[in-house]
Amino acid sequence: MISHNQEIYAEESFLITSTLSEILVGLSRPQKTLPAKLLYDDHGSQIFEEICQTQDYYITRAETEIFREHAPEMAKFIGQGAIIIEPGSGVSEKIRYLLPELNKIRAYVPIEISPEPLLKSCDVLTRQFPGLEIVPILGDFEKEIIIPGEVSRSSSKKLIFFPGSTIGNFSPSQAALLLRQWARLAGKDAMLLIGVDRKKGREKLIKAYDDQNGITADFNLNILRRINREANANFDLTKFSHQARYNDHKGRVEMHLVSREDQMVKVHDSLFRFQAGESIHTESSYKYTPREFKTLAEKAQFNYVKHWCDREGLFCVYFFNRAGTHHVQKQA
Ligand code: AVI
Repeated sequence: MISHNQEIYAEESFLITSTLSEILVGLSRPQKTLPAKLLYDDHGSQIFEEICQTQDYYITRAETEIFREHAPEMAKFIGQGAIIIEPGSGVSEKIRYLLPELNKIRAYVPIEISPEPLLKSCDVLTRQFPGLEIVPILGDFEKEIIIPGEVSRSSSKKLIFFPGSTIGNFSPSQAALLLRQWARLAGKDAMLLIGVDRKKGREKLIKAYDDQNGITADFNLNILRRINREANANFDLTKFSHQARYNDHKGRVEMHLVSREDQMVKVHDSLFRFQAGESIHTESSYKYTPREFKTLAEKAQFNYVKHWCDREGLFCVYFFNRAGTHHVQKQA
């Protein structure tokens, strides 16, 4: 059941014009950058789904294993009658492991910037879980999230569900800010169930972000395709190559697009010079040890309760709450 006569709450429009200045400023920096959110147009989101199926990108597999094995225990921590808010819900795949285990959910609130996956997920969930109240929000979860009145005023406990290691696409200080914002949104009984990729050897990380079938390369190059289309630019995609780098100092994998030759590129009404070998940094994926991530979440006033890892120890899902006292014993 979708609330409010199938209406989707639109927070704002998503014209590239709103980010044009971010593009121009980013390309003017000594280390050229592009906003990572531009990777996720409809085509980019489709390619990302393909990345998730690859052998090299272990993240989806490891996290799915964790949900398959531990969803019943997670559900016990969440309890009955909660409102589940999922920022950046995509096609709402991971929540489907949890929903059958949860008793009497008050509502599920997916927040997604692209209409297509949001509609698809509402459709699939309505069929799979008839009676589940779905309150879809079409919007950018990085901006302030506005939840419709009766859900936000509800006294039900609210769970922020943020799987997929998307938190890793924010710097640690941005991530802490985001979690603090969500802690406020979800109120005094806020709970957080979040998937976070672990620090590990460089080789495994680089392979995950530069898969052997070139799918991640296509995903990264698609940002230029999008900018050509939406910001009147003339990037020649054959003159850039994808590169994944591990920045040890910052604890993050970086995706870059490296210029294959000296060239000039027009974007909107500006010209940018690229030297051969010069790169555009398009996305960062921060990796955390459990200790580092607990410290980060605690900065946002979330109390650590428990975490679960896959059998290879590649990935973790953490449960935090804001209750003064934990009803479940803490894990060391
Ligand atoms: C969406 N996000 C968690 C992915 C990641 O692992 O940082 C995006 C991605 N970029 C390249 N591969 C996957």
